[in-house]
Amino acid sequence: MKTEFYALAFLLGAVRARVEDLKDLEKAYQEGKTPDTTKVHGVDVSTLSQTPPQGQQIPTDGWTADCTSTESGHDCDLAFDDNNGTFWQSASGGNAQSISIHLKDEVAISGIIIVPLQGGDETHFIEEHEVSLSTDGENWDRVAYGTWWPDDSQKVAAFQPRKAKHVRLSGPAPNGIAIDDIAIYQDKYITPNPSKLGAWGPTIDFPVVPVSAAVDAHTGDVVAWSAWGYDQFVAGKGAKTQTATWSPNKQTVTKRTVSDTHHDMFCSGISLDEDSKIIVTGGADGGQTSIYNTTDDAWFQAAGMVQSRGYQASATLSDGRMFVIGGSWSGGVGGKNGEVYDPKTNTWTSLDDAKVVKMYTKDRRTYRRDNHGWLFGWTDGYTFQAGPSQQMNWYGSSGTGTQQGAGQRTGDQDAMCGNAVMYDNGKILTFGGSPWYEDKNATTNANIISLDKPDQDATVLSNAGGGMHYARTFHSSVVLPDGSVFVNGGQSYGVPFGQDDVQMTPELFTPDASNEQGGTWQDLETNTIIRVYHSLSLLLQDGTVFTGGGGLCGECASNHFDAQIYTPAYLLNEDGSPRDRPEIQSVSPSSVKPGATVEVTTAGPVDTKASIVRYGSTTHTVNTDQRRIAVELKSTGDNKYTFDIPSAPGQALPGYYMLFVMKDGVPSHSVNVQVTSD
Ligand SMILES: *[C@@H]1O[C@H](CO)[C@@H](O)[C@H](O)[C@H]1NC(C)=O
Ligand SMILES: *[C@@H]1O[C@H](CO)[C@@H](O)[C@H](O)[C@H]1NC(C)=O
Ligand SMILES: *[C@@H]1O[C@H](CO)[C@@H](O)[C@H](O)[C@H]1NC(C)=O
Ligand SMILES: [Cu+2]
Repeated sequence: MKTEFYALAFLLGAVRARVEDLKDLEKAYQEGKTPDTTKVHGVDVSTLSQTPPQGQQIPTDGWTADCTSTESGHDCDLAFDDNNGTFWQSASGGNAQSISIHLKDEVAISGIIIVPLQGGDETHFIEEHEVSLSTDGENWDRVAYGTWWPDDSQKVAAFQPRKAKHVRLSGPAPNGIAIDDIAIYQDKYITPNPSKLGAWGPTIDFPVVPVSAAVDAHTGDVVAWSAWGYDQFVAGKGAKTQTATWSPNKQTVTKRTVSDTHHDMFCSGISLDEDSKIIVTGGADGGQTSIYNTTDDAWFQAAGMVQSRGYQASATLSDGRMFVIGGSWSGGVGGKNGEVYDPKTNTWTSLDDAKVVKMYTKDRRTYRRDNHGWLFGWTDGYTFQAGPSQQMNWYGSSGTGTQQGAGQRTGDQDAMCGNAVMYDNGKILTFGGSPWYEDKNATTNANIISLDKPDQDATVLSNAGGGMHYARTFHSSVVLPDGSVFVNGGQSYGVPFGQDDVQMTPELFTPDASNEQGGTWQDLETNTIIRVYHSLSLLLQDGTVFTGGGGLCGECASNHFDAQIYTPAYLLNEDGSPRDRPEIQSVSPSSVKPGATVEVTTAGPVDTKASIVRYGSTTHTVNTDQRRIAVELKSTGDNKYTFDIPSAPGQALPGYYMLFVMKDGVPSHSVNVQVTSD
């Protein structure tokens, strides 16, 4: 933690110095630099404890406003009079109140900042909210929504720049909303190319920095959390966690403080078990285990680990147990050999011969050497450790555990905070990372690792697709239903809580076995929200991607209390409208063992290529839960098809999967298939 504090202090200095040198916004854009966001017209963001929207505040000259209601003496235009102390206040009661601001000109709007009434009554804070834009003042498009933490700190809604002249903020107001000031930001317009590059938006605002998250297989909700604090982990009280859940169906973000498990779940390991429960181990309270039961929407305390750990990785095993290893960030440095959890008996067993020292990187700091393992449960209770150490290993879970070298990622290096994704059965793509946790250049290196049997060397194809176009560490990624891998964010030089050297252009790896380099990398639509340390990505049930987070550093400018939806190109027409999707009508049986045959009924003919994608959980660049397995559909007539689950237990690991069928490259909305352990 101490190191992270120093890094933070250093970083803040660096960011300030740089932006003050930039005088001219247009010039800054041309030079590809971060524009000066501290020189403000209205709202003073010099103490903002999060990142402001990209671009520059728009001068308030010529603005007009209307609002649904005002309390006497608190007219709507007092929300942008640059005067601290005068404010707009809406009437109380009613479902929602809103303020619409009309700008002088149409510009590309990138976000807003709200200054709530300072020192005001908390019942007047705006929590639930929506931000919408309009070019004509009549037709509105929602660009951000969610829930802000209820206090008087400035609130940000940042989004992909959209051309508009009218901005509307609305939200429920049982006691009336009081807003001291609103700033609106403009940025460079990014010409969309949705059918080739995909599209960003909307933004979902969270009351916490979403540093860790998992998808609830039953509802499709994203369950996210920060630490004991909604904006920080330091100066920790521990023993509790601030969580927030986004429901894509209800389009709401709700918050919950989890204290019953006496567990600060910051820096934890996460695994989804075969019932889709979210098992969270260690972290800031290094010995604890908390489990979120997705079936009854409740957290409960489970048995603590044998060793206290933080930044360990965990992986579900072929038999439904869960393996953990490493984690010297918390509870003492070194000797963090394996242990295994059995959810059926709620017991932990040490695996002292699953030797962690074999997966150490050569980081200058010993407590960083065993962090964030790239673990993949495989057959016979084994776990394949693909990195971040250049050395790869097999860990067995029987008896007191085993360890066997699995070869090296030749042509790579230690790649801490890189990513590893199983994009097809036994095929792992690894990319990025850096030799040390921080203060080192990141790499563009990409590898394809092919697994065969446990305890045998894996096959490595170096320089996969020629490597990423951009060097990245602290990036995040998901495998998509078509087997391509989406990558976003990261820094080319890793500094926790730093926001320099950021990568804003996501990339897509498309595997191609006939290509000598195993596939190709392609740039996607540039993102405008920085996603670096503590950011994450998850695949959603509808085939879109949830990308959010970053920061969690208290009163520092690198906090990001939001996530965005990225819609891949496969779902979009040239004009941005949604493409027609194939549809799954039923799946039977929906709970199966390895080797089983599943019948699918669709609404019309579909491609023979389909896939099952295991639900994901993630924090700190690690997602050991997601994996995609391509399946071949056999037509049995009348829009009915069958496919087989791989027969070797551990290939389709126990757990919940999203079944996607495809039609001309367009995936369906998914339907769940559960694979159970034998
Ligand atoms: C508002 O003004 C008061 C009094 O001048 C000052 O103490 C306070 O810091 C100001 N708040 C903001 C957010 O500028
Ligand atoms: C999870 O919730 C379901 C539904 O209430 C319940 O049947 C089950 O026992 C719970 N599991 C655990 C481990 O508490
Ligand atoms: C790190 O990258 C920068 C920018 O590309 C380069 O100038 C520098 O030499 C690199 N440092 C090392 C040690 O490779
Ligand atoms: Cu961290």
